[in-house]
Amino acid sequence: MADTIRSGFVAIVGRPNVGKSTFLNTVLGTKISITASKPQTTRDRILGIWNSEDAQIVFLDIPGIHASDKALNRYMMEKALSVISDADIALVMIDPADTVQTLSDVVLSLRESGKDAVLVLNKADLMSPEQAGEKLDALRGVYPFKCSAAVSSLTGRGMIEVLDCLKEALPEGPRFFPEDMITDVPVRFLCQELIREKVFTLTKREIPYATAVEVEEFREGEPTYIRAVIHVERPSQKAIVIGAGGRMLREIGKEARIDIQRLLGTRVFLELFVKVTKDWSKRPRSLKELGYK
Ligand SMILES: Nc1nc2c(ncn2[C@@H]2O[C@H](COP(=O)(O)OP(=O)(O)OP(=O)(O)O)[C@@H](O)[C@H]2O)c(=O)[nH]1
Ligand SMILES: [Mg+2]
Repeated sequence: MADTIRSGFVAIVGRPNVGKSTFLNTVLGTKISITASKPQTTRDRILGIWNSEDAQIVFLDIPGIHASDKALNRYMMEKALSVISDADIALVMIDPADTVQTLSDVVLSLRESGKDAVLVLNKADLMSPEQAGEKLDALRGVYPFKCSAAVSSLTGRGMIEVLDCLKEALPEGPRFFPEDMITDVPVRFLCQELIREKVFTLTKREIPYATAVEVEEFREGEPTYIRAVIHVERPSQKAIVIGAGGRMLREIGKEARIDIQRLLGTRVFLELFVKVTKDWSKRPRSLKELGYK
């Protein structure tokens, strides 16, 4: 065991959909943060702990940085900005579509405090190594980044460079969490998120953004019994989430159950209901009631 270790909190900052949550899951080797090909998947801060002999890095996955007036989106941005301001370092994540302009918008939130930051180009599997190098060369001048690296969160390529880069940028310090702890997120919340992920991947247009999931009952056992409500904003959305003959809801339930069983390591009996909670994403009070507080 090393005498002194490097440790600290690293906020993963970037536009929606650049792969922040996928990166966290790959680094940890466990799925703790849901992902989807649609933007604005992550709504809350998800903490993930990476340990080695000489370091403990506490990653904070947050919603992608974007502007919008809707109450839910305002909540997401406030959450993201407060996590960034509390972190030791920002891991600024870009993807091949980023430009000097989009990156400048993202680092605005770091400028005031002059926060230390590292630059990570994700989705490098979509480019040649030369193109990835050129992208980093073109963008690293946007902020005084401590270092930069290209990764693929899908293949795992480049992860070690990023971890080395972060270790060097972090101060010496204690472990903040026990070494066998991977997240501080309650299991119930993770179950809600896995159900929400299936709504995100299986439904289209505005439905994912009109959906919140609430686990109403969670009884451990063999099988574990879970009853959850999928909240939507309008009756027409309820009809879509249920689907013809209940087919969509059955598919959401089937896929979510597989993931929840993997998470819990028990068989799961999952009962899903759909409820209209009018305009919940636009009303601060409903947001609070659904856990966005
Ligand atoms: N080709 C490729 N796709 C990736 C990579 N990492 C993530 N993706 C895909 O990018 C999409 C978005 O991934 P997420 O991890 O949900 O992105 P995010 O930045 O957390 O998005 P928000 O939570 O919406 O801000 C998903 O379809 C991922 O499969 C990568 O390294 N290569
Ligand atoms: Mg995410």
